[in-house]
Amino acid sequence: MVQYLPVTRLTNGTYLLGQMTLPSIFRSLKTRALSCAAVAAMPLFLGGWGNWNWLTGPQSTFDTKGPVAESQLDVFYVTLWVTGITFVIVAGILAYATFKFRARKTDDLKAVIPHQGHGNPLIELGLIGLSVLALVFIAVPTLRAIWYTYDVPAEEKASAYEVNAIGLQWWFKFEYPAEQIDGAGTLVTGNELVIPAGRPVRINLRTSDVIHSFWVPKLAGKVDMIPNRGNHLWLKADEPGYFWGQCAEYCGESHAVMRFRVIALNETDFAAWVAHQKTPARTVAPYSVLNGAPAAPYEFNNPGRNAPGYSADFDKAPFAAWQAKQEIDAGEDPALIAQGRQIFQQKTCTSCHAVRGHEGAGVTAPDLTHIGSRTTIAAGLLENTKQNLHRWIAHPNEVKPGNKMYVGVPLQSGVMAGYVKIDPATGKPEETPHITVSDAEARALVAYLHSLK
Ligand code: HEC
Ligand SMILES: [Cu+2]
Repeated sequence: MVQYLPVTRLTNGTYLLGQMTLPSIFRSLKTRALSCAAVAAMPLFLGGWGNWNWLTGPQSTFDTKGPVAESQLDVFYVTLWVTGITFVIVAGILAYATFKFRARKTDDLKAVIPHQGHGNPLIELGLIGLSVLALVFIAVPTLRAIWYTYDVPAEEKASAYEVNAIGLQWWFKFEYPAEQIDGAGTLVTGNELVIPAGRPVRINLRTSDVIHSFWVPKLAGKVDMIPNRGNHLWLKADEPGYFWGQCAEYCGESHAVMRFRVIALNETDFAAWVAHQKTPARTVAPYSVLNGAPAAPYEFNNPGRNAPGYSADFDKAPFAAWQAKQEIDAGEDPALIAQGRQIFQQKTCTSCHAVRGHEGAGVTAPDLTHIGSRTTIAAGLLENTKQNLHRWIAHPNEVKPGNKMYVGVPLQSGVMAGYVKIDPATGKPEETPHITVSDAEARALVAYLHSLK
């Protein structure tokens, strides 16, 4: 008696594929050589060439610069190997069976189904055992990494440095509890976190509104900042350097551009940085001549929404850029700076921003005491150049969707008016803006803010 294969039509299709397409591919020696070369080049592609941007780019988790990120990468590799090998074995057997037992002739379509075996305890138990083994192989290093990354190891606790990171829509506030300033409380910075290199840093994660997440891909991450819950993480930068950070939990309109920077300094530089940060804002007397003649006015054309915020070369040497930013700018215009300081007060910028030692006392927005020494503004969205600062101050609504400087900061008692006042009845901005900044005013404000080193 002849048994027919159940799905002749399908088999027919497979037959055609098997007969015409695949064998002709595999017969071609040239193609075979090419495939071999492609497979051989895989390791180069995946890791050998260090300058592949997607492996070493600013937010790459493959280019680790500290032990926490490294242990997380190790777990990734263990998992990748175990699942990769499993895939190759399973897919290999499948491919082998598919080719070996394919229908070759029309006669094969009428072939008798061979004896179908069911239940082979040896194979079944063997496969269960192998799967368990594979999972254990992944679980052991994973659990060790979870334990290790949870908190600073006991033997390093004594040398740990502690900071608080607070997420706000859409920027980061950093507090340094170890650095107390006479009469002004804890040292605070906005959007750039400076840490000592080579020392573990414990970061307490808080939020002042919705859930955010703290992530510095090359150093550690990610851990959520959750309302009413005290989370923490730790990280260590092996060497001094400049690292990109990013909010990694959707938190509203400008989540994608809620970024920050981590700058790791050696012990001496870090101590000098802290000492300088504790000093009040730099005051430039209106009639002093500092670094020669004032520079010529810069060109400004509003580049509009979605224009890039960084010069093409910035990513090549950001750490050097940061160091250069610590120096006083050449060609400062003391009269313009003094004018800018006045405008800063008149425009009520002071109600949201603090400039320690000057008029500003607000706490709902980034601290601007040393804003001139920062590489970025608007939570890492723009490079801190004159043009970009001008762009942000004059047209914040075109830079960052929904930003609270433009629409106002929500407070328990209402809203601190921003550039526009929101009518509580309609939720729409009132007709007359609350703050407008002309081109001339923006130039004075830029001169003032950039003098704050
Ligand atoms: C309603 C409160 C409010 C007012 C008023 C306000 N700002 Fe802001 N400002 C903010 C907030 C909030 C941010 C952070 C926005 C973001 O990145 O999402 C900010 C960001 C900034 C930044 C970038 C800071 C950083 O760390 O990246 C600068 C510079 C700045 N403001 C300058 C000004 C100037 C100049 C004025 C006055 C013309 C002003 N602000 C008025 C709330 C305010
Ligand atoms: Cu966020």
